[in-house]
Parts: sequence; C-alpha cells; structure tokens
Amino acid sequence: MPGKKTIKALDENKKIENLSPDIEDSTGEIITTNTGVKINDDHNSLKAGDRGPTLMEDFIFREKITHFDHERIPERVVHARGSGAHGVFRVYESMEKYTKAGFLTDPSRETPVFVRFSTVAGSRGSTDLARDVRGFATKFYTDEGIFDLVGNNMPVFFIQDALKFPDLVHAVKPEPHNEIPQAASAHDTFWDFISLMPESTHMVMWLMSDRAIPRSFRMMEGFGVHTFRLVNAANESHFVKFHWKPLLGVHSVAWDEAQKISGKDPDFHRRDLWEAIESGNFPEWELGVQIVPEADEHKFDFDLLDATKIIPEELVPVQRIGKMTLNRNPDNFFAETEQAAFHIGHVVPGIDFTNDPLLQGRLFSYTDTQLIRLGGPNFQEIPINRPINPVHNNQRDGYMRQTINRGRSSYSPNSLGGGDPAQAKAAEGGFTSYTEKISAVKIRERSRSFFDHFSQATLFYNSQSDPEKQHLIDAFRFELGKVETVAVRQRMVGILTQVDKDLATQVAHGLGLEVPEMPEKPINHSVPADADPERYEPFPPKAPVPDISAALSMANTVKNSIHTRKIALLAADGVDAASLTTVKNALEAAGAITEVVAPHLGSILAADNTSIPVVRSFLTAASVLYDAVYVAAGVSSVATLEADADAVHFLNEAYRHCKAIAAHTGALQVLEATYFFKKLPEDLSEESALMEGVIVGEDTAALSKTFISAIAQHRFWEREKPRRVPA
Ligand code: HDE
Repeated sequence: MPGKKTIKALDENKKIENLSPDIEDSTGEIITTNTGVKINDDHNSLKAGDRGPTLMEDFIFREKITHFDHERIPERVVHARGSGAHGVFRVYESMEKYTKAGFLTDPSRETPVFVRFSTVAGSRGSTDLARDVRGFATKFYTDEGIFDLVGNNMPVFFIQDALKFPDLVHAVKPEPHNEIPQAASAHDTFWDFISLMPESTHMVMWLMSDRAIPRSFRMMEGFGVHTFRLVNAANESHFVKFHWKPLLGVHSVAWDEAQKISGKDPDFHRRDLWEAIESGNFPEWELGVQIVPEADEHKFDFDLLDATKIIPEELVPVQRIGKMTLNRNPDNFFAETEQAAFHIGHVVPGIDFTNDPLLQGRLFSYTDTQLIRLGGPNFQEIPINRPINPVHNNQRDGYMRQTINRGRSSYSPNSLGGGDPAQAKAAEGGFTSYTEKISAVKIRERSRSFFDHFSQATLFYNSQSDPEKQHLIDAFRFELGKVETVAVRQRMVGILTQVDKDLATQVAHGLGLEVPEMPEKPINHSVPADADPERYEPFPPKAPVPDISAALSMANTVKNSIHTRKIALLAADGVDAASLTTVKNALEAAGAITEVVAPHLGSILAADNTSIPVVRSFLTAASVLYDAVYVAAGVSSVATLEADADAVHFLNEAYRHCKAIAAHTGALQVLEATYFFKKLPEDLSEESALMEGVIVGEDTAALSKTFISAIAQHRFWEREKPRRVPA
C-alpha cells in the first residue's frame, strides 16, 4: 500500500523525526491567536456598533492582518520556481578508498535527503515547461552534518568565471524596460550576450536540446557540474564529477507540446512529482561518480576546472555507487521547499572543493543570498535547514534566533565554559581542508587551458540522433527567430559555424540569413580592457575526443517500462465496457496510470449498462497531459467521439507529438476522422504498428501487449517531418 510506505518513511527517516516538533496540526483543535488566546469570533472585527468603524484595540484583527501583510519573502534571484520532496539515500558499497564521508562509506546507513527541482529564469509563479535549465539540488542530512549537492540537469554551465554570473542572469531574465518575456530565453538580451560569449556555446547546445523540456523531474539526469574532490582517511584526494541517473530513463516532451502544457497545466512537473510520491511510485536515481586520480589532472585536452566541459563517459566511466528514493511530499510548501537554503559550501569531511573559478564564486554567493532572502544569519535554524546532528558553536543572536544558548561564554578560548565547545581532531571527525599545494602569483586572468570553446559543443551535436539534431535546429530557429535585432541573429549563426557547418546552415536558412563562408572568429568580449587580445582569442575547434559520446543522446536511454506513464482512455456513453477495461487493466498491471476521458464528467453508461467513472472531460483534459491514448469500441460511443471535434483533436495532437495511439478495431471510425489516418500503413496490428506507434486490433490482449511496447518507446519522433497534422 503506497500510503503505508509513506508512513514507514516518516517513522524511519531521522530528518522527519527532526522536523516533527515543529509540525502543527489543527485537526480537532480550537483556533487561537499567536499568543495562544482562544478566539471566539474569527469572522467579525471589533466595531463601534454593528455598522460603525473598526476599533484600534482589536488585537485579533491587527495580529491577523499584520501577519498576512508580511507573508511574502523575496523569491530566489534565480531558480525561483521549484518543487521539493523528502527521501533517503544509501550507498551500495563502501567508497572508503576515495572518501571518508560516512554516507558514502557505510552501506547500512540510510541518509535522509531533501531535493528541490527548479527552473532557472522564471518567477515563482511561472510555467514548469519553460525551455530552461532545471536545478537539481540535494541536501543530504548526514550524521556528520549537511552536504548539499547543488546541481543542474545539464552537466556544463554558460560561463567559466563566477564574475560573469550577474551578467548572464541579467541577460536571460525579462528585459529591464518592459519586463518581457517571462521564463524564456528567446529574446534579444539573452542572445546578444550569448553571441558575444563563445564560452557559452557548449551550454547553449544543451539548452536548445530537448533536455531543456523534460517530460518529468523524475526523468531527468542531474549533474554536480564542477569537478569536486573526494578525500579519504589517509588524506589522499581524487577528483570527482557527480551524476544522478534516473531509473525511469531520460525523456523529454516536444517543444510544441511544452508550449501547450504551459497553458493547460503550468504546474505539470510539480503535479507529476507530487502525484507520483502520493501514489507510492517513488522516484529513484542512482548516484554516479566519475573519479580521476590527482596524477591524471592534466591528462585531458580540456581543463577539469572548466565548468563548460564534461568528462566524456568514454574517457572516464560513470560508476553507480548508490540510490536515492524520494518517498515523502512536504507538509508545507513554504516552510520546507521555499525556505530550503542550499549552499555549495555545505560539505562534510571526505568532500572538498577544487579551484574551478565558478565553484569558488558560488561558495560566496549562496550564503549571501540566503541572508537577504530568509532575513538574517539564523536561516540554518529553520527546521528544513537544520542538520540532524547537534550544532554547538559560539555564534549568537541575530534576527529570529531560535536556539537558547546556555552559559556565560560565547567565545573561544574560554575557561569559564570549561573551554567548550571544543575543537575536533581530524580523527574525531573534524573537517580539515585538503592540503593542496599552491604556488602562484595573484592575477586576474583565465588559464589558456579554458579556451577551446567549441570542441565539446561539436561532440554534443555529433552525438545526437537525427530527430534530436532536428529539434536543436528548430530550437535555434525558434529562439533566434524571436530575436528582433538581425545583427544578433547573424552573430549567433557565426558562432554556430564553429560547432557544425550543417547546423549553422540550417539555422541560417530558417532565419533567412547568409551563412558565413569561412567560420568567422567569434569575438570574445570577456577580455580585460588592456589585455593582449591574441591571448584571449578562442582556440579554433579541435577534433573532439571521442567523436561521439553515447551518453549525450537521450535516444540511448532506457526504454523498458511504462511505469507511471499516463494514458488517456477515450470513451463516451455506449462504450463497449470489455474493450475499455481489458486494456485499462493491462496498462495498469504494467505500472501505467490510466484516466477515462469523455465528453462529460461523472460517469458514462456502457453498452452493457454498467457505469464507468470518468476522470476528465475534454474540457479539463488535453492530449499534451498524457503519454499515450486509447480509443475503446462501442457503436454509440464511437459515433459520439467521431463527431466530437475535441476527441478528434485529442488524437491528432497526440499523433503530432509522436505518442503511441491505440484503438480497438471497433473504434476505427474515430481514427478515420483524424488527419493522419490516411497516411498510415494498411496493416496496423503487427510490426508496422510498432514502427508507427499506431496500433489497431480486435484482440485486446494482443493489442495491449503491442501498445505497451509502443508506449515504452516514449515517442516516435520520425513522424514529425513532414508535418502531417495542423493541431
Ligand atoms: Fe546557482 N544560485 N549560481 N548554480 N543554483 C542559486 O542561491 C550562483 C550555478 C543552482 O533549489 C542562488 O539560494 C552563482 C551552477 C541551483 O534552492 C544564488 C553562480 C549550478 C539553485 C546562486 C551559480 C547552479 C541555485 C539563488 C555562478 C549547477 C537552486 C537562490 C558562479 C551546478 C537551489 C539561492 C534551490 C541557486 C548563485 C551557478 C545550481 C544566487 C553566483 C553552475 C540548483 O546564490
């Protein structure tokens, strides 16, 4: 029973126990003021006469309104829109060879986690389906303190030096004069900046790919992006890149679909995560690591400290070392998800930083931002942010202090407090920074090893399947097509010539632009005023090593299950109950979620007079909210659906978005009413059906089997071109 699992998680998770003293439940209780006085009338303010003015002395009114007036806090300056969940992490085998971090060395330990997924550019109330990077921030409440892995769903970043972050964010956010557009990078200031920053090229390839429009948070990879260090008990260090690999595979929606979901259900991802957890379908990821010995630091033709580069999995494989399961929704969005304060500087003994200049800058920014967002230095005491192990130090006071520190001494060294709290030796778990040898001059410069901005962009493009390449081209055409300044479009095409000539040509063609004959040398504007421009000239693209990396294409992800896929079952009054329920049962047995969608809510009356509950009407449902669609048989049901433009549109749109479609032979008429029907092969029951993802059959057992295999394919992208459906 899913509910039971949630309760089990509640009993066993140390963080949930840690939160419990702060959980308030009003069930069966009397309403009170904040001072605990029982309230007799919560509907009427105190007045001089029943038609008279409100009296100043009404402390109940004043308290309620004052609190309300102060309910809002600033939204996050980036990653404002997000959703969170609790869960647990467990390592498979001890990683003590590389790290002394307890949560990575003790397979018997279940470490509580809180994860927040987010978009980056949009405001708190913006759509989930914006084309954007997704944040993937994990707080591990380990026995040795909090470790935050504050990552994204893309393994690289736009910039190499944190000093450029405010510029990047100003460029992507709505334009300052009119605050347009919301949650979108398709506008002049973003592409103006990007086209002047060749170092962004690799990242914008990811951003223009389908990774930027995920099907679900549960179907996204996560990446720590920077190279970190693992440090073992002997103080030996290895470089490490962190990965999250979703067990459901990596899947995305179509861009047209994303735009429509943004209207039909802007909470699509938030709802999907919430519902999956509520129904006991707990999302799971494996933690992966790419480990590089210190001695190999300079072995690659890119710099490990450069956050615009990946380590291709062909060069260093990803070892899957543990599993995270999200098994509990928050009780209160604001208290938990909104107040969660992640910080890349929250590390535990066994994990340390590198000199990646982006990482180094983040170490400053995350505390600073919480000070303004959460209102002062005591944000670590907010229940969601406090560790599960005790905190003892000489930090004191400040706004909203919760801790009541006993004793006279709040300094060290002291004798009045017996010298406590005392320092811990490294062997007792005291954090010691890795003793990296540094011999350097103080200089405001970037290493030349950071200057190949294009090879990995090319590697990414070369590694995509044909449909993925087409989506990239379409995305560039869309985004640059929304840019009004032609010179910016042209400059961006110039940048793309450095990645792939065909990509640049196709994008230029869509924009009605000339493709520069020879790759133009992109101007790098992140150059100091009096620097030698030669020194800052981007390197010409190298041949990427390897030339293709399979892990970069979503076409190679796991496609072996329809677990938690949402399937619409179209029906109307007079449906043949057996043709509906046999397919419904088969889909549900394979782990899918089905919803009967009909012309009206309530229930429909089947031909055999049984009553079938309807989950959504065509008014409240849309094909974009489902992964696949099935049409049941039944003479009058089929006649109704065939004549219902919403039902026919539902199918056309599902076809356009390349989804699996199935119909009972008895419902063929409904398919015949669609735009795509006449283009389909004659025989849709066997192999050709699987090629096309459109299945028609009489034997519902066989039909269900083929349908399930088709849904597991996720999408039939080959259908997209030429465009056959105007939906
Ligand atoms: Fe962030 N980032 N970031 N970032 N970031 C924030 O911190 C910042 C970067 C990421 O769910 C802010 O609490 C700088 C890379 C996530 O609460 C802020 C730089 C990566 C989240 C901030 C970066 C991230 C944030 C805003 C350039 C992927 C949401 C609110 C050096 C590895 C965390 C906040 C959550 C949030 C600064 C770049 C991921 C302002 C200065 C690279 C997932 O502190």
